[in-house]
Amino acid sequence: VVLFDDGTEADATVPGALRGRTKTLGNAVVVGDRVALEPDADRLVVTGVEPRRNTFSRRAAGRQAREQVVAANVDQVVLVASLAEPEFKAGLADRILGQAEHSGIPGRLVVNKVDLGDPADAGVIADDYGRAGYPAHVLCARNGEGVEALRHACLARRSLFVGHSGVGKSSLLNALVKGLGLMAGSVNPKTGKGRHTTTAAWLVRPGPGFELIDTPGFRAFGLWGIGPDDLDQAYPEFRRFLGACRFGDCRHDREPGCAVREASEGGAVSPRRHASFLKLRRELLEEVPS
Ligand SMILES: Nc1nc2c(ncn2[C@@H]2O[C@H](COP(=O)(O)OP(=O)(O)O)[C@@H](O)[C@H]2O)c(=O)[nH]1
Ligand SMILES: [Mg+2]
Ligand SMILES: [Zn+2]
Repeated sequence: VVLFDDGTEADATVPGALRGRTKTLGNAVVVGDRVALEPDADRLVVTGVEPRRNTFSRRAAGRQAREQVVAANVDQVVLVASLAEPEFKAGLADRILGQAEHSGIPGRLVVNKVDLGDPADAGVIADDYGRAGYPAHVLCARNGEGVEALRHACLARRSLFVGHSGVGKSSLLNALVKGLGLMAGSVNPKTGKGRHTTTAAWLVRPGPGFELIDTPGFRAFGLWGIGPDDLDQAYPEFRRFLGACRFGDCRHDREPGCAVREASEGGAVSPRRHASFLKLRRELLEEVPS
């Protein structure tokens, strides 16, 4: 589906020539791309894709190292998590924000469903990420609390909303834009997992330059283009300490004179983020390199 500058939409097809060797749509055209079109008989055909100014990718599911481009040309990645149902998953949040960092795209954190938990717990999460330099929003898509501040942070730019299925991404977009009517599903009360009610990424433009992209939920998120030895670059709050470690190849674990670990002990870096870095690094060491 192509969205025109005047706000109208139309279906278009992507010819095999643009699809590369595998002939699947794959990464050839993704949400956020700007395309050239030509009419062909009674339909529109995509004849070209403009160069992308950035891409937000993940490692595709499966053992093979393959890139999946989630979206192109985005101004910020809004990581949506929930305080409960499903519970906050730091590992997924840190993977997604690290991937945004790697792609040079500003990240932002949303902790939704504050009505279902203790607001103090949400405050602790927001503080962890605040120390990392990420703006954080604690809100409730259901009753609208905190939504206005997020809307202000999304005006006049293109925001990509990502997060686990069921955290309330579609509900949040509906709260941000009156009358949008995106499909929001319910969480399975037994597993706490959301049903996949958003099956494709979808860009909406409620006002000039104000663009929001809803995506299907990620159950897992594999990093793309980040190896165990450059993972520290994906944690912005580590950066000012990296040159100060005693060893040039410091893993920021138990090495003597590690400035990152000392910053974590001293509170300048959140100990929770440091722990998640070490866990994520171990996971990357076990993966087939990309
Ligand atoms: N209690 C509560 N439920 C919410 C809130 N936001 C969304 N939900 C519910 O969470 C479920 C999943 O929402 P949905 O928007 O489909 O999540 P998505 O998979 O991330 O798009 C739905 O049943 C929503 O009604 C909230 O702030 N509070
Ligand atoms: Mg959804
Ligand atoms: Zn170190």
